[in-house]
Amino acid sequence: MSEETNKNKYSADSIQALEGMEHVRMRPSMYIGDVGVRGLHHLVYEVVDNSIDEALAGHCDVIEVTINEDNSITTRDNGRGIPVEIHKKEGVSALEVVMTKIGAGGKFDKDSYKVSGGLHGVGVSCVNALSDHLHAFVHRDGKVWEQEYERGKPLYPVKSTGTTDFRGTIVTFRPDTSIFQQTTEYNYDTLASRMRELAYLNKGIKITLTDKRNKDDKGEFVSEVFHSEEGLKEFVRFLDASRNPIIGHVISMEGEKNDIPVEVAMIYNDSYAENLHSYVNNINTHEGGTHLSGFRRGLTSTLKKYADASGMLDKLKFEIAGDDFREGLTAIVSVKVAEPQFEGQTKTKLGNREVTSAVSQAVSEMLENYLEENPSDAKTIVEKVILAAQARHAAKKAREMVQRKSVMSIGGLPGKLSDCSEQDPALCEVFLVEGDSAGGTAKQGRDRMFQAILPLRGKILNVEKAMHHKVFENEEIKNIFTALGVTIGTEEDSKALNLSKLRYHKIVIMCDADVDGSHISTLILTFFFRYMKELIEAGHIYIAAPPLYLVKKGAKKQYAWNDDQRDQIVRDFGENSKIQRYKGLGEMNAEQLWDTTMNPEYRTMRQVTIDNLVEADRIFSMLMGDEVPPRREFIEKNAVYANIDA
Ligand code: 0RA
Repeated sequence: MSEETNKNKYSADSIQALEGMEHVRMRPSMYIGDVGVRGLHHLVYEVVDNSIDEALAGHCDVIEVTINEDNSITTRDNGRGIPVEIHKKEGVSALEVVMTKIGAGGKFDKDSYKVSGGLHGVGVSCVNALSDHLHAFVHRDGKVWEQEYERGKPLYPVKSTGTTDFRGTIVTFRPDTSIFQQTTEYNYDTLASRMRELAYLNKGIKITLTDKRNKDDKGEFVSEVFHSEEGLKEFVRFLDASRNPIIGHVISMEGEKNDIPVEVAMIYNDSYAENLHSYVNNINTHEGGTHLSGFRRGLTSTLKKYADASGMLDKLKFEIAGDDFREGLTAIVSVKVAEPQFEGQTKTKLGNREVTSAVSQAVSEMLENYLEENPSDAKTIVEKVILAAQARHAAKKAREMVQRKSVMSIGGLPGKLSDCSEQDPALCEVFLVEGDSAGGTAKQGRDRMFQAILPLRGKILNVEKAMHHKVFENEEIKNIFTALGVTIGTEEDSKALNLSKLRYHKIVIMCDADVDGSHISTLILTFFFRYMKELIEAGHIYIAAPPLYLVKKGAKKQYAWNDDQRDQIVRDFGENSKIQRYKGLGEMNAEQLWDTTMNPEYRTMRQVTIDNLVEADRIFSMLMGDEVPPRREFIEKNAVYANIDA
């Protein structure tokens, strides 16, 4: 081929490739879910997933992720390096194909199927398309190769720029601000919890995260190394660090069933919460699916068989249910599936039928062995199951009382609820307000057309430490259930929520802006997280943000929500401005509360979302459980957020 035709070929291919890339830029959400905070972080996961694939194929064991000062990201791995030779079909370097062809990433070698892969598994080319600049370096066969791109367009053909002893891929990308309009600022903790998770899910790999925007006390960049030799076993211990184990070991297994790699780790603790987490190809499957059904089936049948044979159930007057085997259980199930079918609302529910029996068999074998080798642990587990069954029985009765109340229409609503007149739940809001006095102010200040007020008395029950029937007997919690119109429990699943009669689509937690207030918010959130997670997931839960200060000078007055705002207002107003610090909602009159916190036109509310279910679970157990040291550590680490009252 002459140089001229070669050039033409090069540009023709580039144009074709760019069509796909253009589409990614036009419809980014189709590829990465959204263009908010989540999508922004997804870019990192996408590149790291490729490195993890190299590791799973046995070619890589070190991955470094760096947040650079300008919020660009550099990832570096010691894998084989993206191939650089001319791709036969495309006529350009394979590196360019990987970087500019949508969906090219995995199609290279059919032998090694791509097991990891972000939520959408779209490949590095998407990251390239959504970056205003990307620089790729490949160290391969003693040479360094590189190429740069702007918004996915190559700036020059792949070139060799030196020699090297290193082998691997280095990618630096800077997310395009015209795509990520909300923010391009990376959150260290979000990336850290994903890297930690990946390290646990793929044992042996060393993942380093470094933040060049921040230095620690020693003047070094903030950095953590995530590395686990024991994998899921260690993950379970990490998740349960704030709980008290009731058996001697983490029960675990790792193996292959019907060609499906299955890994399971589980432990029982003295809490009443069930914490099951599942993964498919390193993706957290929030909605569960066939692998989780397999886990439940294996667990229930094996424990039931053991309990029956032990004679411990003889005196029990009612049947043990599936739920009873999972109280105080923390478990992780991780499978690798070649062609996963994801279903469900958020496409995080595994549909592949064949996985159920693979996991069920694996769990049965693992548990049978453990129970046989640890008879005293086995007894402890069965006793716990019996206690759970008895408590469930009691809870059922308590719940039926709540239910009976909520079916009656108006008469069934809690006396303390000041309802709104609008009938369409989509337009209705309810404020859960700390204390009767603030409740009174809110009642005066609200727009009674669409805003309802439910005052809550003092500190609500800490559900993290309470048995289920205690939760359903609690007056404040009963009021929340009946006011919201939510019912709970079916024959098969005692924790299933029925949201079809939800009476308000916005549920707003409104507490004082001090330490007590945030403690109460956390208690209420813990309740929602453990008993009505679906409400959080559907985006119904909000936290009101009352102002912290009122700055006045003469006739001028302005509210401030933080110290910076306060200082700015004081500067604007000039000398002799008066600052009033709001210690609680009670210090505001009805008009002020409406103006600042309740009026949809001016208020700012934080919608509660769950970024990472596994991490949320760990944090709630830590904040609300009985172990003090981990809580102290968390609070110290997050002191910037906690010092509102300092
Ligand atoms: C295509 C084919 C091969 C590896 C990769 C891509 C690859 C991509 C990335 C992205 C970040 N790090 C990466 N490492 C590898 C297979 C390589 C071969 O067969 O030699």
